Amino acid sequence: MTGAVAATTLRDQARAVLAKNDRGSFIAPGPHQYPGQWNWDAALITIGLAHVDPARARHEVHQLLQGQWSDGLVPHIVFWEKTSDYFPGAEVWDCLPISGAPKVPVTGLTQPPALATAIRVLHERDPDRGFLESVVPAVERWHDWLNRERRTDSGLVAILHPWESGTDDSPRFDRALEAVHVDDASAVTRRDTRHVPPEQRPTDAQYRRYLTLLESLRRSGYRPATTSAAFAYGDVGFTSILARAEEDLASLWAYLGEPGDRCLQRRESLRRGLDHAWDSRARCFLDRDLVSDAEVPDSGDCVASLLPLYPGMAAGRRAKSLASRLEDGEWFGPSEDHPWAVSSVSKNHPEFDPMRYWRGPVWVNMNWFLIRGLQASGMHEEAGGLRAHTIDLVSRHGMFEYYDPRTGLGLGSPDFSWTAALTIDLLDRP
Ligand code: 9WN
Repeated sequence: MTGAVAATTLRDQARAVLAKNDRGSFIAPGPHQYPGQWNWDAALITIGLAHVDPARARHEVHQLLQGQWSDGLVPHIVFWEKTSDYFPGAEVWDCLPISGAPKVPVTGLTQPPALATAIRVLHERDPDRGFLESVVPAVERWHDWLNRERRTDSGLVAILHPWESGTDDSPRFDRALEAVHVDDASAVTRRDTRHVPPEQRPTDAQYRRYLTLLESLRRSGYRPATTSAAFAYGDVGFTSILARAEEDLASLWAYLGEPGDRCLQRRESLRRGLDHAWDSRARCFLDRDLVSDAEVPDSGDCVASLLPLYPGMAAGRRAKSLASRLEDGEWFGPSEDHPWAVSSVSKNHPEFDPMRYWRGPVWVNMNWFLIRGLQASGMHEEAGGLRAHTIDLVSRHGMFEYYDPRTGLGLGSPDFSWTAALTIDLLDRP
Protein backbone atom coordinates (compact mmCIF):
# COMPACT_ATOMS: atom_id res chain seq x y z
CA MET A 1 0.00 0.00 0.00
CA THR A 2 1.51 3.35 -0.95
CA GLY A 3 -1.24 5.94 -1.48
CA ALA A 4 -2.89 7.84 1.38
CA VAL A 5 -6.54 6.88 1.95
CA ALA A 6 -9.48 8.96 3.16
CA ALA A 7 -9.99 9.25 6.92
CA THR A 8 -13.28 7.31 6.88
CA THR A 9 -11.68 4.47 4.93
CA LEU A 10 -8.73 4.42 7.30
CA ARG A 11 -11.04 4.27 10.29
CA ASP A 12 -12.93 1.35 8.72
CA GLN A 13 -9.65 -0.42 8.00
CA ALA A 14 -8.58 0.07 11.61
CA ARG A 15 -11.88 -1.37 12.88
CA ALA A 16 -11.41 -4.34 10.58
CA VAL A 17 -7.93 -4.99 12.04
CA LEU A 18 -9.34 -5.00 15.59
CA ALA A 19 -12.16 -7.33 14.49
CA LYS A 20 -9.65 -9.65 12.81
CA ASN A 21 -7.56 -9.91 15.98
CA ASP A 22 -10.59 -10.41 18.23
CA ARG A 23 -10.33 -13.90 19.66
CA GLY A 24 -13.67 -13.64 21.45
CA SER A 25 -12.45 -13.29 25.01
CA PHE A 26 -9.61 -10.87 24.20
CA ILE A 27 -8.00 -8.98 21.31
CA ALA A 28 -4.55 -10.24 20.38
CA PRO A 29 -1.77 -7.77 19.48
CA GLY A 30 -1.62 -9.24 15.95
CA PRO A 31 -3.03 -12.10 13.88
CA HIS A 32 -0.04 -14.42 14.51
CA GLN A 33 3.08 -14.23 16.66
CA TYR A 34 1.50 -12.89 19.88
CA PRO A 35 -1.23 -15.35 20.94
CA GLY A 36 -2.15 -13.79 24.30
CA GLN A 37 -3.44 -10.63 25.92
CA TRP A 38 -0.55 -8.23 26.50
CA ASN A 39 -0.87 -5.57 29.18
CA TRP A 40 -0.09 -2.25 27.50
CA ASP A 41 -1.44 -3.53 24.20
CA ALA A 42 -4.80 -4.13 25.93
CA ALA A 43 -4.78 -0.59 27.34
CA LEU A 44 -3.97 1.00 23.97
CA ILE A 45 -6.54 -1.23 22.22
CA THR A 46 -9.11 -0.05 24.80
CA ILE A 47 -8.38 3.57 23.83
CA GLY A 48 -9.29 2.83 20.20
CA LEU A 49 -12.29 0.66 21.05
CA ALA A 50 -13.63 3.44 23.28
CA HIS A 51 -14.60 5.29 20.08
CA VAL A 52 -16.11 2.41 18.17
CA ASP A 53 -17.36 -0.20 20.64
CA PRO A 54 -17.28 0.88 24.31
CA ALA A 55 -18.90 -2.34 25.55
CA ARG A 56 -16.14 -4.38 23.88
CA ALA A 57 -13.57 -2.01 25.40
CA ARG A 58 -14.96 -2.61 28.89
CA HIS A 59 -14.73 -6.34 28.31
CA GLU A 60 -11.06 -5.98 27.32
CA VAL A 61 -10.29 -4.23 30.62
CA HIS A 62 -12.16 -6.84 32.70
CA GLN A 63 -10.28 -9.62 30.94
CA LEU A 64 -6.86 -8.11 31.59
CA LEU A 65 -7.68 -7.59 35.25
CA GLN A 66 -8.59 -11.26 35.63
CA GLY A 67 -4.87 -11.85 35.39
CA GLN A 68 -4.09 -9.67 38.41
CA TRP A 69 -1.94 -11.26 41.13
CA SER A 70 -3.28 -11.07 44.70
CA ASP A 71 -0.58 -8.55 45.67
CA GLY A 72 -1.72 -6.18 42.89
CA LEU A 73 0.67 -6.85 39.97
CA VAL A 74 -1.13 -6.82 36.60
CA PRO A 75 0.91 -9.17 34.43
CA HIS A 76 2.57 -8.45 31.15
CA ILE A 77 0.77 -11.33 29.41
CA VAL A 78 -2.39 -13.32 30.15
CA PHE A 79 -2.33 -16.58 28.21
CA TRP A 80 -6.01 -17.12 27.39
CA GLU A 81 -5.27 -19.77 24.77
CA LYS A 82 -3.21 -22.92 24.97
CA THR A 83 -0.64 -22.65 22.21
CA SER A 84 2.82 -23.74 21.33
CA ASP A 85 3.20 -20.85 18.90
CA TYR A 86 4.81 -18.42 21.37
CA PHE A 87 8.03 -18.79 23.30
CA PRO A 88 8.35 -18.39 26.24
CA GLY A 89 4.78 -19.60 26.78
CA ALA A 90 2.78 -20.18 29.97
CA GLU A 91 4.61 -23.41 30.83
CA VAL A 92 7.97 -21.63 30.91
CA TRP A 93 6.67 -18.87 33.17
CA ASP A 94 5.03 -21.53 35.35
CA CYS A 95 3.20 -19.06 37.61
CA LEU A 96 0.17 -21.17 38.63
CA PRO A 97 1.96 -22.95 41.53
CA ILE A 98 3.19 -19.64 43.01
CA SER A 99 1.21 -18.32 45.95
CA GLY A 100 -0.80 -15.23 44.99
CA ALA A 101 -0.92 -16.09 41.28
CA PRO A 102 -4.28 -15.73 39.50
CA LYS A 103 -6.18 -18.79 38.27
CA VAL A 104 -5.37 -18.08 34.62
CA PRO A 105 -1.86 -18.62 33.21
CA VAL A 106 0.11 -15.39 33.25
CA THR A 107 3.63 -14.03 33.51
CA GLY A 108 5.23 -12.64 36.66
CA LEU A 109 6.37 -9.40 35.02
CA THR A 110 4.39 -6.26 34.35
CA GLN A 111 4.41 -3.63 31.56
CA PRO A 112 4.02 0.16 31.25
CA PRO A 113 0.78 1.03 33.09
CA ALA A 114 -1.41 2.80 30.54
CA LEU A 115 -4.63 1.17 31.81
CA ALA A 116 -5.91 4.01 34.02
CA THR A 117 -5.45 6.39 31.08
CA ALA A 118 -7.39 4.03 28.82
CA ILE A 119 -10.23 3.68 31.33
CA ARG A 120 -10.45 7.45 31.58
CA VAL A 121 -10.68 7.87 27.79
CA LEU A 122 -13.36 5.16 27.75
CA HIS A 123 -15.34 6.66 30.61
CA GLU A 124 -15.25 10.12 29.07
CA ARG A 125 -16.55 8.69 25.79
CA ASP A 126 -19.21 6.49 27.35
CA PRO A 127 -19.72 7.02 31.11
CA ASP A 128 -20.53 3.88 33.08
CA ARG A 129 -20.35 4.18 36.84
CA GLY A 130 -20.89 0.47 37.48
CA PHE A 131 -17.92 -0.33 35.26
CA LEU A 132 -15.72 2.19 37.09
CA GLU A 133 -16.73 0.72 40.44
CA SER A 134 -15.72 -2.72 39.22
CA VAL A 135 -12.27 -1.80 37.88
CA VAL A 136 -10.89 1.31 39.58
CA PRO A 137 -10.03 -0.39 42.91
CA ALA A 138 -8.05 -3.06 41.00
CA VAL A 139 -6.05 -0.42 39.12
CA GLU A 140 -5.43 1.35 42.43
CA ARG A 141 -3.99 -1.90 43.84
CA TRP A 142 -1.68 -2.19 40.83
CA HIS A 143 -0.41 1.38 41.16
CA ASP A 144 0.03 0.83 44.89
CA TRP A 145 2.07 -2.32 44.12
CA LEU A 146 4.27 -0.39 41.69
CA ASN A 147 4.84 2.26 44.31
CA ARG A 148 5.60 -0.29 47.03
CA GLU A 149 7.68 -2.76 45.04
CA ARG A 150 9.28 -0.76 42.28
CA ARG A 151 9.86 2.82 43.35
CA THR A 152 13.55 3.22 44.05
CA ASP A 153 15.85 5.68 45.78
CA SER A 154 16.73 7.03 42.33
CA GLY A 155 13.13 8.26 42.18
CA LEU A 156 12.56 6.27 38.98
CA VAL A 157 10.41 3.16 38.76
CA ALA A 158 12.49 0.00 38.40
CA ILE A 159 11.92 -2.61 35.75
CA LEU A 160 13.44 -6.05 36.33
CA HIS A 161 13.42 -7.27 32.73
CA PRO A 162 13.63 -5.38 29.41
CA TRP A 163 10.22 -6.89 28.54
CA GLU A 164 8.72 -4.77 31.32
CA SER A 165 9.69 -1.61 29.42
CA GLY A 166 7.77 -2.71 26.31
CA THR A 167 10.81 -1.55 24.28
CA ASP A 168 12.61 -4.87 24.62
CA ASP A 169 15.84 -4.68 22.64
CA SER A 170 16.38 -0.93 22.92
CA PRO A 171 20.16 -0.20 22.94
CA ARG A 172 19.74 1.57 26.29
CA PHE A 173 19.68 -1.88 27.92
CA ASP A 174 22.77 -3.24 26.14
CA ARG A 175 25.34 -2.47 28.80
CA ALA A 176 23.21 -3.63 31.72
CA LEU A 177 22.44 -6.85 29.84
CA GLU A 178 26.12 -7.48 29.09
CA ALA A 179 26.67 -7.77 32.83
CA VAL A 180 24.14 -10.63 33.04
CA HIS A 181 26.08 -13.87 33.05
CA VAL A 182 24.96 -16.32 30.34
CA ASP A 183 26.37 -19.31 28.54
CA ASP A 184 26.85 -17.79 25.09
CA ALA A 185 27.07 -21.18 23.44
CA SER A 186 23.74 -22.47 24.77
CA ALA A 187 20.93 -23.20 22.30
CA VAL A 188 18.04 -20.76 22.30
CA THR A 189 14.43 -21.54 21.34
CA ARG A 190 12.83 -18.99 19.00
CA ARG A 191 9.26 -19.02 17.71
CA ASP A 192 9.07 -15.31 16.80
CA THR A 193 11.39 -15.71 13.81
CA ARG A 194 8.91 -18.14 12.23
CA HIS A 195 6.66 -15.16 11.64
CA VAL A 196 9.06 -12.25 11.17
CA PRO A 197 12.49 -12.15 9.45
CA PRO A 198 15.28 -12.45 12.06
CA GLU A 199 16.81 -9.11 11.04
CA GLN A 200 13.63 -7.39 12.30
CA ARG A 201 13.73 -9.10 15.72
CA PRO A 202 16.11 -9.22 18.72
CA THR A 203 19.20 -11.39 18.28
CA ASP A 204 19.77 -14.85 19.81
CA ALA A 205 22.34 -13.29 22.16
CA GLN A 206 19.63 -10.96 23.48
CA TYR A 207 17.11 -13.79 23.82
CA ARG A 208 19.64 -15.80 25.84
CA ARG A 209 19.79 -12.93 28.30
CA TYR A 210 16.03 -12.49 28.37
CA LEU A 211 15.59 -16.17 29.18
CA THR A 212 18.36 -16.22 31.77
CA LEU A 213 16.67 -13.31 33.54
CA LEU A 214 13.30 -15.05 33.32
CA GLU A 215 14.80 -18.16 34.97
CA SER A 216 16.32 -16.20 37.81
CA LEU A 217 13.12 -14.20 38.37
CA ARG A 218 11.08 -17.41 38.43
CA ARG A 219 13.33 -18.82 41.15
CA SER A 220 12.30 -15.91 43.39
CA GLY A 221 8.59 -16.21 42.58
CA TYR A 222 9.03 -13.11 40.37
CA ARG A 223 9.41 -10.96 43.49
CA PRO A 224 13.13 -10.36 44.05
CA ALA A 225 14.10 -7.22 45.92
CA THR A 226 15.08 -4.57 43.37
CA THR A 227 18.43 -4.43 45.19
CA SER A 228 19.22 -8.10 44.52
CA ALA A 229 17.88 -8.55 40.97
CA ALA A 230 20.35 -9.39 38.18
CA PHE A 231 18.81 -6.61 36.07
CA ALA A 232 17.23 -3.60 37.79
CA TYR A 233 16.82 -0.51 35.73
CA GLY A 234 15.29 2.90 36.52
CA ASP A 235 13.21 3.59 33.43
CA VAL A 236 12.29 7.17 32.47
CA GLY A 237 9.68 5.94 29.95
CA PHE A 238 7.87 3.63 32.38
CA THR A 239 7.98 6.30 35.10
CA SER A 240 6.46 8.88 32.73
CA ILE A 241 3.62 6.59 31.66
CA LEU A 242 2.85 5.82 35.31
CA ALA A 243 2.92 9.52 36.21
CA ARG A 244 0.27 10.22 33.59
CA ALA A 245 -1.74 7.19 34.72
CA GLU A 246 -1.73 8.42 38.35
CA GLU A 247 -3.32 11.67 37.24
CA ASP A 248 -5.94 9.74 35.28
CA LEU A 249 -6.61 7.40 38.19
CA ALA A 250 -7.19 10.41 40.45
CA SER A 251 -9.83 11.64 37.95
CA LEU A 252 -11.47 8.23 37.94
CA TRP A 253 -11.74 8.34 41.75
CA ALA A 254 -13.23 11.83 41.41
CA TYR A 255 -15.91 10.47 39.04
CA LEU A 256 -16.74 8.02 41.82
CA GLY A 257 -16.91 10.85 44.34
CA GLU A 258 -13.83 9.60 46.20
CA PRO A 259 -10.61 11.49 46.92
CA GLY A 260 -7.65 10.64 44.69
CA ASP A 261 -5.03 12.01 47.06
CA ARG A 262 -2.97 8.82 47.14
CA CYS A 263 -2.62 8.91 43.36
CA LEU A 264 -1.63 12.56 43.39
CA GLN A 265 0.95 11.95 46.12
CA ARG A 266 2.45 9.07 44.16
CA ARG A 267 2.41 11.26 41.06
CA GLU A 268 4.28 13.96 42.91
CA SER A 269 6.99 11.54 43.94
CA LEU A 270 7.32 10.37 40.32
CA ARG A 271 7.67 13.98 39.27
CA ARG A 272 10.55 14.38 41.74
CA GLY A 273 12.11 11.20 40.36
CA LEU A 274 11.97 12.52 36.79
CA ASP A 275 13.28 15.86 37.92
CA HIS A 276 16.25 14.09 39.44
CA ALA A 277 16.84 12.15 36.19
CA TRP A 278 17.37 15.36 34.23
CA ASP A 279 21.01 15.62 33.16
CA SER A 280 21.83 19.26 32.60
CA ARG A 281 24.93 18.53 30.54
CA ALA A 282 23.25 16.08 28.17
CA ARG A 283 20.09 18.22 28.28
CA CYS A 284 17.79 15.25 28.52
CA PHE A 285 16.35 12.76 31.01
CA LEU A 286 18.52 9.71 31.57
CA ASP A 287 17.73 6.20 32.81
CA ARG A 288 19.71 4.67 35.63
CA ASP A 289 21.23 1.21 35.81
CA LEU A 290 20.39 0.32 39.40
CA VAL A 291 22.81 -2.62 39.55
CA SER A 292 25.91 -0.55 38.79
CA ASP A 293 24.19 2.54 40.22
CA ALA A 294 25.11 4.65 37.21
CA GLU A 295 23.32 6.87 34.73
CA VAL A 296 22.90 5.34 31.26
CA PRO A 297 24.29 8.03 28.93
CA ASP A 298 22.92 6.57 25.71
CA SER A 299 19.39 6.22 27.06
CA GLY A 300 19.11 9.82 25.85
CA ASP A 301 19.46 8.44 22.31
CA CYS A 302 16.35 6.27 22.73
CA VAL A 303 12.82 7.51 22.20
CA ALA A 304 11.63 6.64 25.74
CA SER A 305 13.80 9.50 27.02
CA LEU A 306 11.31 11.93 25.42
CA LEU A 307 8.34 10.55 27.34
CA PRO A 308 8.46 13.03 30.28
CA LEU A 309 6.58 15.22 27.78
CA TYR A 310 3.64 12.81 28.04
CA PRO A 311 2.60 13.57 31.66
CA GLY A 312 3.59 17.20 31.03
CA MET A 313 6.59 16.83 33.36
CA ALA A 314 9.19 18.43 31.13
CA ALA A 315 8.56 22.10 31.63
CA GLY A 316 9.95 25.24 29.95
CA ARG A 317 13.42 24.82 28.48
CA ARG A 318 13.43 21.08 29.16
CA ALA A 319 10.30 20.60 27.05
CA LYS A 320 11.85 22.72 24.27
CA SER A 321 15.02 20.66 24.37
CA LEU A 322 13.09 17.38 24.04
CA ALA A 323 10.86 18.79 21.30
CA SER A 324 13.86 19.94 19.30
CA ARG A 325 15.42 16.44 19.43
CA LEU A 326 12.07 15.03 18.47
CA GLU A 327 12.05 17.17 15.33
CA ASP A 328 15.77 17.10 14.48
CA GLY A 329 16.51 14.72 11.59
CA GLU A 330 19.88 13.73 13.08
CA TRP A 331 18.06 12.60 16.21
CA PHE A 332 14.50 11.28 16.07
CA GLY A 333 12.86 13.52 13.46
CA PRO A 334 12.46 13.20 9.67
CA SER A 335 15.60 13.69 7.55
CA GLU A 336 16.31 13.39 3.86
CA ASP A 337 17.38 9.75 4.14
CA HIS A 338 14.90 8.91 6.87
CA PRO A 339 11.73 10.87 6.07
CA TRP A 340 9.52 8.91 8.50
CA ALA A 341 9.53 9.74 12.20
CA VAL A 342 9.75 9.23 15.13
CA SER A 343 12.68 6.81 14.96
CA SER A 344 12.96 4.75 18.13
CA VAL A 345 16.71 5.42 18.31
CA SER A 346 18.60 8.53 17.33
CA LYS A 347 20.24 8.36 13.89
CA ASN A 348 23.42 9.52 15.65
CA HIS A 349 23.65 6.37 17.70
CA PRO A 350 26.14 3.72 16.48
CA GLU A 351 23.56 0.98 17.08
CA PHE A 352 20.81 2.70 15.06
CA ASP A 353 19.30 0.00 12.84
CA PRO A 354 16.28 1.06 10.76
CA MET A 355 14.76 -2.42 10.55
CA ARG A 356 15.45 -4.03 13.89
CA TYR A 357 12.57 -3.78 16.33
CA TRP A 358 13.20 -1.16 19.05
CA ARG A 359 16.62 -0.19 17.64
CA GLY A 360 15.50 2.32 15.00
CA PRO A 361 12.05 1.73 13.47
CA VAL A 362 9.08 4.03 13.99
CA TRP A 363 6.40 2.78 16.41
CA VAL A 364 2.90 4.27 16.35
CA ASN A 365 2.43 3.90 20.11
CA MET A 366 5.52 6.05 20.74
CA ASN A 367 4.27 8.66 18.26
CA TRP A 368 0.92 8.63 20.08
CA PHE A 369 2.55 9.16 23.52
CA LEU A 370 4.55 12.04 22.04
CA ILE A 371 1.56 13.66 20.31
CA ARG A 372 -0.36 13.56 23.59
CA GLY A 373 2.78 14.80 25.36
CA LEU A 374 3.28 17.76 23.03
CA GLN A 375 -0.37 18.65 23.65
CA ALA A 376 0.07 18.31 27.42
CA SER A 377 3.12 20.58 27.15
CA GLY A 378 1.22 23.26 25.22
CA MET A 379 3.02 22.60 21.89
CA HIS A 380 -0.12 22.23 19.81
CA GLU A 381 1.37 23.03 16.45
CA GLU A 382 4.11 20.44 16.85
CA ALA A 383 1.52 17.93 18.07
CA GLY A 384 -0.67 18.60 15.03
CA GLY A 385 2.31 18.08 12.70
CA LEU A 386 3.25 14.75 14.26
CA ARG A 387 -0.39 13.63 14.28
CA ALA A 388 -0.76 14.34 10.54
CA HIS A 389 2.60 12.65 9.83
CA THR A 390 1.60 9.52 11.78
CA ILE A 391 -1.80 9.23 10.11
CA ASP A 392 -0.10 9.66 6.73
CA LEU A 393 2.39 6.89 7.52
CA VAL A 394 -0.34 4.42 8.49
CA SER A 395 -2.56 5.46 5.64
CA ARG A 396 0.16 4.92 3.03
CA HIS A 397 1.77 1.79 4.41
CA GLY A 398 -0.85 -0.12 6.41
CA MET A 399 -1.24 -1.02 10.08
CA PHE A 400 2.05 -2.61 10.95
CA GLU A 401 3.79 -3.23 14.25
CA TYR A 402 6.65 -0.88 13.26
CA TYR A 403 8.02 0.91 10.19
CA ASP A 404 11.31 1.51 8.42
CA PRO A 405 12.08 5.25 8.82
CA ARG A 406 13.80 5.29 5.39
CA THR A 407 10.88 4.03 3.32
CA GLY A 408 7.89 3.89 5.65
CA LEU A 409 7.54 0.19 4.78
CA GLY A 410 5.81 -1.90 7.44
CA LEU A 411 7.86 -4.34 9.54
CA GLY A 412 7.11 -7.02 12.14
CA SER A 413 3.49 -8.05 12.45
CA PRO A 414 0.97 -6.82 9.84
CA ASP A 415 -2.54 -5.86 11.01
CA PHE A 416 -1.24 -4.77 14.39
CA SER A 417 -3.93 -3.97 16.95
CA TRP A 418 -2.44 -0.97 18.79
CA THR A 419 -1.51 0.71 15.50
CA ALA A 420 -5.16 0.36 14.43
CA ALA A 421 -6.56 1.43 17.80
CA LEU A 422 -4.37 4.51 18.16
CA THR A 423 -5.08 5.51 14.56
CA ILE A 424 -8.78 5.57 15.48
CA ASP A 425 -7.99 7.67 18.55
CA LEU A 426 -5.89 10.13 16.52
CA LEU A 427 -8.68 10.47 13.97
CA ASP A 428 -11.50 10.83 16.51
CA ARG A 429 -9.76 12.83 19.25
CA PRO A 430 -7.41 15.24 17.46
C1 9WN B 1 7.53 -9.63 24.71
C2 9WN B 1 3.01 -7.52 22.17
C3 9WN B 1 4.38 -7.16 22.71
C4 9WN B 1 4.49 -5.66 23.08
C5 9WN B 1 5.92 -5.25 23.38
C6 9WN B 1 6.81 -5.69 22.22
C7 9WN B 1 6.68 -7.20 21.99
C8 9WN B 1 7.06 -9.29 23.29
C9 9WN B 1 7.84 -10.10 22.29
O1 9WN B 1 5.34 -7.52 21.73
O2 9WN B 1 7.20 -7.87 23.11
O3 9WN B 1 6.70 -9.02 25.64
O4 9WN B 1 7.65 -11.32 22.27
O5 9WN B 1 8.64 -9.56 21.52
O6 9WN B 1 8.12 -5.33 22.45
O7 9WN B 1 5.98 -3.87 23.57
O8 9WN B 1 3.69 -5.39 24.20
O9 9WN B 1 2.67 -6.64 21.14
